[in-house]
Amino acid sequence: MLDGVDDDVFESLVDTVDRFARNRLIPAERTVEQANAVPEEIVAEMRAMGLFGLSTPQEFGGIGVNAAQESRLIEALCYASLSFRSLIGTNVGIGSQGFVMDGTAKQKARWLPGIASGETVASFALTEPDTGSDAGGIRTRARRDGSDYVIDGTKRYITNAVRAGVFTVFARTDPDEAGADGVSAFVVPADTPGITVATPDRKMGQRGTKTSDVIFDGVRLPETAILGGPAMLNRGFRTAMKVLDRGRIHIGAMAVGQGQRMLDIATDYALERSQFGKPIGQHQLVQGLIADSQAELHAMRALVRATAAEYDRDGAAVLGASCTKYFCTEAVGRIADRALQIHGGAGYMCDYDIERLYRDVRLLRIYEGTSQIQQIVIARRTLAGRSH
Ligand code: COS
Repeated sequence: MLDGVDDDVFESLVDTVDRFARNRLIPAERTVEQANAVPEEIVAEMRAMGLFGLSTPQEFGGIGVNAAQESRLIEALCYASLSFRSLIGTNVGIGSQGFVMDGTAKQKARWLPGIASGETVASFALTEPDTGSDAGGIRTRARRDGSDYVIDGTKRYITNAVRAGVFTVFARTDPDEAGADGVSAFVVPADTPGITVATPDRKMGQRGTKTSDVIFDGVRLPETAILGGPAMLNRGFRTAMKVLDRGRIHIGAMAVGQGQRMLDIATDYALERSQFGKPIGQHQLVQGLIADSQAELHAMRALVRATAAEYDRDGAAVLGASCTKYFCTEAVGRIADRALQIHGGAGYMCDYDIERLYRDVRLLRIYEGTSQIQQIVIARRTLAGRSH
């Protein structure tokens, strides 16, 4: 059972994040889009609010929310552009949770305080040019050399690599094992010799977020750099899966925040815009678009809350996390499409926020496990008769 923070502290935090998203972040969205960067003063404000340390345990200086609380806070934050969330996303999720779940006491003490304060940005380096969905097939090698390991390989689309102070790098430590069982996770300080971070990728949406290739060329590390220590040799794939499970609930919450935003925008537009002598919101076909989005949003929110509660109760929710990511991210795609449709021709114009939000949410169906990967997890566990 993950306790999280006290109710009154938590409610005031939700209120603070909600106001920050509406009053500070939304007005900055167009600047971020144009500059393809989040202003440094906003990064500093997010640090000061403790957002980088939301999920870091309090003993390491974080706020220490549980999954249910994290999902409500992320929903509130993601009423604004997903680009802001991306800044804290790796520290709250995939970049930190490996340390929290499987790190040694030394690794936690060394890295978690900086991750919590935001001084250290943590990146998760799993994906490669030839390995995305087939995470067990990674080719980056960690070759044993005396008591050291030497990492060679290229990682792709690594979020926040340009800012990273530490990478969790997944590499093959058993060259004779082609699948998941030969993979270990390494804690790699970003200033280790042999690491090159490439120019950030140009993307369809979520401008202001930074993803890049990271090249590891003869990066030498002691065996104590294995996440969880040498006893975790060849156990890194499981760490990655556990981290991604929690991340999938978080992404469901992002979809809820964006879904609410787009429904609100579409509703406002339906009330303002008139055709055939009355506001378009009074036409039943437009009402159908609004009703379908509202119903799906209710289902998404309920699913995120139920799965997060299950996670906090049981310490895992593999089936629920995949159902949540799959349903919520597909549904938010439909909400985006309907919201744009309600705007008519205006929705296709860059002057309207919906055009940008429509592009931004497209990524949710892809990263941290595509919809098709979620279908595989859901079907496998269902066919195996598992309810978790
Ligand atoms: N939690 C803990 N352990 C898990 C797990 C989970 N959620 N999922 C799998 N494992 C364990 C399995 O139990 C198995 O161990 P045992 O052999 O001891 O039972 C091991 O990991 C291998 O699992 P499996 O055989 O299911 O691995 P596959 O290679 O078939 O891969 C999928 C499974 C496809 C689900 C996995 O590769 C995946 O999630 N891919 C998507 C990766 C992704 O999200 N990438 C996004 C980029 S990272 S931001």
